[in-house]
Amino acid sequence: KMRRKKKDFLDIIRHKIIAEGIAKITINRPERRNAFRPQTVKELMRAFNDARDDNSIGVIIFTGKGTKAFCSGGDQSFRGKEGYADYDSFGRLNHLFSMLLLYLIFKYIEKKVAGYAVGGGHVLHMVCDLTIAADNAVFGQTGPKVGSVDAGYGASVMDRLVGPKRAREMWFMAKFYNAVEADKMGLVNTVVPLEKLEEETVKWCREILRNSPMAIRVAKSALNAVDDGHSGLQQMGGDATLLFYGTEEGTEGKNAYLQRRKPDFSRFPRLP
Ligand code: 2NE
Repeated sequence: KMRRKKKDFLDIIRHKIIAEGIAKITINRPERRNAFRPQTVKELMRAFNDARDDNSIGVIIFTGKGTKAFCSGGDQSFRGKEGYADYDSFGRLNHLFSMLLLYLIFKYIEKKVAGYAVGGGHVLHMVCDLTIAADNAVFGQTGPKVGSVDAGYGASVMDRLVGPKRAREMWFMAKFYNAVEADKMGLVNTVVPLEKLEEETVKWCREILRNSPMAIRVAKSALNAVDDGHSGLQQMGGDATLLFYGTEEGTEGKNAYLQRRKPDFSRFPRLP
């Protein structure tokens, strides 16, 4: 076992502010085509949580080191019978939680893909809000070739993105698709020349940052909620409470309690 300081990041480059309001998180295992092992996933979750708690950040760009791959999915050399295992003695599929985090985090997450986004790396791109693809990007699910499958978001989010026929094609045949094909299928938002990838991505981020943060937050909640049942309602409901706390009516209730008096809600309208 390797000894590590808790704060060190071995497998990723933690979030870096690259322009006002924009942070970048990078998977840093280019020699493995940025495949993730449990350590990578743990670090990603920490970095995304840190970025989420930083009020100066509105958009997170998620990318991979180098131009050959964004991410080639789970590192097969760490795969065992219980999932993927490295420093812990037990295996796990903790990348599933990291996907949940990306899906739920209320910063706008853009994916910047150069090279391969395949296997679990393809699912990571699908759960981000937007994908900006370089013209050398390649997309696809490889699991069925190596005896694996992501039957969670890997299936359901894909079905939403490309439709049931294409989703079956992607999973059953495990084919690769180039950036133009991926664009036609609705898998990505735009395709740009590789040398312009960073510049174009920052341009998209800046356009988002010009708009109302609360409007974007509620839009993301709403777009997720339609599929998410209780957890979707939890998020939408949380946003409603958040907005309500900012009103005089909400504040009157809190103040009355703290001042040990009866609340006076009479001045607030009962809207139709
Ligand atoms: C990504 C791809 C197509 C790239 O091909 P190429 O030719 O550009 O590179 P190469 O030579 O294959 O890869 C370079 C080095 O990276 C390692 C390779 O073994 C090679 O190592 P060396 O020979 O230099 O020592 N490497 C690449 N991807 C790796 C991986 N995922 N695990 C371990 N080592 C990897 C090509 O490399 C490729 O097809 N990679 C495998 C893609 C794959 O099958 N991923 C796993 C899918 S399953 C999954 O992600 C998953 C899931 O389905 C459910 C739950 C959790 C995870």
